[in-house]
Amino acid sequence: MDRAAIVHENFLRRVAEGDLPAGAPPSGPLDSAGGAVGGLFRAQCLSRALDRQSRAMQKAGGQGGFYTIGSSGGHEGMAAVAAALHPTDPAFLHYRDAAFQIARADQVPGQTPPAWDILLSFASSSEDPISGGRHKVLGSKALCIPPPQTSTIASHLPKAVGAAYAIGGAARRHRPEHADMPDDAIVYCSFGDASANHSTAQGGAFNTAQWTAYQSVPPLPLLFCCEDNGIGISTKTPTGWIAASFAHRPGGLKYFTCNGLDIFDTYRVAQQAADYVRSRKKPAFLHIRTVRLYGHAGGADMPTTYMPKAEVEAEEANDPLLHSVRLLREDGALTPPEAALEIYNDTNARVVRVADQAVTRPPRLQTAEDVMESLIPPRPPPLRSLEWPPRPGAAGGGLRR
Ligand SMILES: Cc1ncc(C[n+]2csc(CCOP(=O)(O)OP(=O)(O)O)c2C)c(N)n1
Ligand SMILES: [Mg+2]
Repeated sequence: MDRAAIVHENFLRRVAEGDLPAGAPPSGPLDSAGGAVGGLFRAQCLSRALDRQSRAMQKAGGQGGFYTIGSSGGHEGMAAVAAALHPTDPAFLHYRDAAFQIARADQVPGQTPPAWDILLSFASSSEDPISGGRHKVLGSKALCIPPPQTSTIASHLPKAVGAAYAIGGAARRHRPEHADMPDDAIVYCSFGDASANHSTAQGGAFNTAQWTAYQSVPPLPLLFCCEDNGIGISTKTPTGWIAASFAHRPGGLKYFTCNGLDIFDTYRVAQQAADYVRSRKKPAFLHIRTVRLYGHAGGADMPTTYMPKAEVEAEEANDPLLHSVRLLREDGALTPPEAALEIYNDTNARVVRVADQAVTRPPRLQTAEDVMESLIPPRPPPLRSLEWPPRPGAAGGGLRR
């Protein structure tokens, strides 16, 4: 059995038996009466179901899907970070943040959970609205999530710094650059623990942010978020490295930390961090401890080839979905006890049904031209003449096609 199937079976069995992992009781201001907690659990289940489906589609071969890097695989708690932010805060996301995007869709009237779009990208359909079927990436204009242009790790961090700089000052001087962005918007940027070491992150993002915060000019409303699962592909991050490296940085990069397996703790601390950035217009660093399930990606990557099996199993025993079921039960937000299993199973069944449709969507990318089509803009018609001086109000400054 592959690790995804093991995690699935564990979930079904342990929830049915009430054998849930221990942890702190629910803490903080998540609103159970208003359904916020239940909504986060649904987002976590959908993210998990999409992960499982991507693997099933890859196994199906040519008529299935290709891309299986876990959108979540232990990072489902990021749904609680989305809930702690405003949906108008631009979010430059780590590739494991499907749960964030799903939870954010819940906050925006008229938006539906992005399952269809994500499944189209698994199927490499040119109808995938984010990458035209080239890659599984997260993104949505309506949800203020700029898609990445490359899968080079940490390459989105300097862009986030630039966006925060623009919101903090430059765009305000050049209206209407950010006309539809609230003045108190903050920029959010998430990444993995291994990515944090990349020179692009260290120089192009953290040092720049600290340098800016140190002199307080210009304002830099930027929240970094490191999703620390302790590993990058097969290379372990030294224990405690992220805290040792970021908790006491000089120059004003305020550090927050929380347990990413606990949606209450994550929501509470993410809210504190976001409030800090929003009110002071200074950068902060949110360190979220999490686990990685299923290894780095599907197919060839077997975590048991580079990690002791006992360690892999210990991670799996800390499945964030199991932690959520415990917290929801203790909070009284999920009754009767079967409710969690029902949500989980219904979500899986729905994703399978939607995927059956997504794989039939023509056309699938076949040729290099297909791949390039949504990237290369159509060739403009040749210029015929130049009218000079331009007539007042003439489009294109007098250039006529
Ligand atoms: C510049 C660059 N180097 C290497 C890679 C290959 N690569 C993809 S993901 C990854 C590990 C990232 O680990 P981490 O940041 O901890 O994120 P995680 O997958 O654990 O969530 C690497 C090395 C890449 N995409 N870009
Ligand atoms: Mg990692």
